[in-house]
Amino acid sequence: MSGGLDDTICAIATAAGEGGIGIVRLSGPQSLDVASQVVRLRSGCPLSSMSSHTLHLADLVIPASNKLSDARPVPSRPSVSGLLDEALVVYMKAPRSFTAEDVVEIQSHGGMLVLELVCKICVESGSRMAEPGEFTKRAFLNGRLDLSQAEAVLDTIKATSYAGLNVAQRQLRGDLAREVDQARTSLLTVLAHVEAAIDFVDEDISFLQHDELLRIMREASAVVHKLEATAHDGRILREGAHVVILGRPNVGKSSLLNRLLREERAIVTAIPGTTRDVIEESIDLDGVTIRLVDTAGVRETDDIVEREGIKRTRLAQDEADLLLVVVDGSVPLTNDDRNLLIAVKDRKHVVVLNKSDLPDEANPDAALVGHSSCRISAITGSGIEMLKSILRVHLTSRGFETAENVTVTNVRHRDALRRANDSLGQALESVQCGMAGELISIDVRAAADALGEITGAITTDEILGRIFSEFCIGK
Ligand SMILES: Nc1nc2c(ncn2[C@@H]2O[C@H](COP(=O)(O)OP(=O)(O)OP(=O)(O)O)[C@@H](O)[C@H]2O)c(=O)[nH]1
Ligand SMILES: [Mg+2]
Repeated sequence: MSGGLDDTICAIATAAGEGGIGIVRLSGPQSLDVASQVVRLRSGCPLSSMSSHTLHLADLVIPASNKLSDARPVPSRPSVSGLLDEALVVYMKAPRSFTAEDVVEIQSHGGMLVLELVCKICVESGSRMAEPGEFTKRAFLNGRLDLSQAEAVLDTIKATSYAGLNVAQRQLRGDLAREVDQARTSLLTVLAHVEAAIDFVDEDISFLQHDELLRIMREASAVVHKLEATAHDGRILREGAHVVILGRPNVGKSSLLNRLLREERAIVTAIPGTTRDVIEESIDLDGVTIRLVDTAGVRETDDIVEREGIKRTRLAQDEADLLLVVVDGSVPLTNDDRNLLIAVKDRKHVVVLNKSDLPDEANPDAALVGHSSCRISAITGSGIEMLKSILRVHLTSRGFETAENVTVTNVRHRDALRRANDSLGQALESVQCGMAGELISIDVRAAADALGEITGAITTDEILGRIFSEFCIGK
C-alpha cells in the first residue's frame, strides 16, 4: 500500500448502491480540515468546535473554488447554493476511533452521486482515496487491533450464519490473540533462558531448571495443540458444512432434501432416476449453515444424461464433510445399496433408513452393521429431529457450541499453529535428548515466531498485503 500514516484517507464506507443512508469516512490528521471543505454545521460553528463523539446536523456543500470538472455524472453545476445534501456528522478524536486516528464520518442520504461527490471534494481538499482494507490496516498499525482481530472484522462483515458471526466476534474481542500471546510469551521466556545459558555457559548464574523448561514448553504445546484441533470445527462454523445425500435411485433422497428444506424443491416421483443433476440448497441448523446436496441415484445405466448426473454425484461426494447414505428400509437391501455402503466405509457418513412408515425389511441386514444409522420417514417427517441431532454430532467434535471455547476459523492461523506445533515438538525432543542449547533455541524461536504471525507481532509486508487486499475499499 502506498502512503504512510500521515496521509488522511477517505472512502465511502457503506455498500455501493442506493440506501437510506450512506457514510463517507475520513481518517488521519487532516480529517477535520478536509471535512470542513464540504460540511457546514447548521449551528454555524466551525467543524473544529465539535466535541468528540457527538452527532451534528449539517449541510453538505460544494466549496466555491471547486469545479467538479470530471465528476460523474454531475448535473450542470448546482444552481443557487451548491447544496449537495443534508447530513449528520461525527468527529471521533484520536485515539478513540476505529483507526486510533482522528476520524470524521459524514452520514448523508445513501445515493451514490452524493457520496461520490463528497469523496471527490475530500480528495481535492487534501485527502486521498483509501486502499482496500486501509482503515482496518491502520487500526492494526496503530495498535488498536492485533492481526487476528483485524481479520475478524472481515469475518464479521462476511458472516452468513449466526455461528460464523459468533466465532468472528469472539476473535474480534481478542480471545484467540490472548491465548496465542500467552503461549508465545511462555516460549519467549524459555528462549531467553536457553540463550542466556548458551552465552554465559562458564558463569555461575542459575537458569531455569531443565524440568521447569520442559513444563513450560509442554504447557505451551498443549495450548497450541488444543487451538489447532479446533480448526476443523471452526471452518464448519464459519463457512458451513457440505452434506451430500447419496443412494441408489428411488430410495427417497429428493424427498429427504425437501423434508429438510421444508419445501418441494426437488422433483419427487416413483420413477427411478428422477433426479439427473446435483441440487444444492442451504438450511440453517442451530445457526450453522448446512449446504445440502441432493444427487442422482447411482446405478448402472446407458442413459447419457443419467450417466452425467452420476458423474456429478461422485464429484459432489468427494467434497462432502458428511455423506447421508439413504437406503429404502421398506425393502431388503440391493447390491447397489451394499456396494455404496462399502464405498463410503472410510468416509464420514450416516446411513438413513428411509420409509419407516412402511414395514421394516432392511434392518437385520448384516451390511448395516458398524454403520451409524437412523430411521426416518421423509414422507411423514418421523425421525427427522433425530437425524438433525446426528448431523450436529457428526459434523463437529464439540457440537455447534462455540460459547465457551476459542475456535480457530482461519486457514492462515491453522497453518501457523501447525508450524508452531511441529517446531515445539522438535524442541521438546531436543530438550529431552539433552541436545545443545543452540538447537533448542532455533526450534523454540520458530514456534514463537509462528505464533507471532497470528497476532501480527511478527509480520511482513507480504502477509499484510495478502490479508488486507481481501477487504473492500472503505473497510
Ligand atoms: N412410503 C414412503 N415413500 C417414500 C418416502 N420417501 C420417498 N418415498 C417415495 O419414494 C419414491 C422416490 O422418491 P424420491 O425422493 O424421488 O427418490 P430419489 O432417491 O430422489 O430417487 P431418484 O431421484 O430417482 O434417485 C417416491 O414415490 C416417493 O413418494 C417415505 O418416507 N415413505
Ligand atoms: Mg431424486
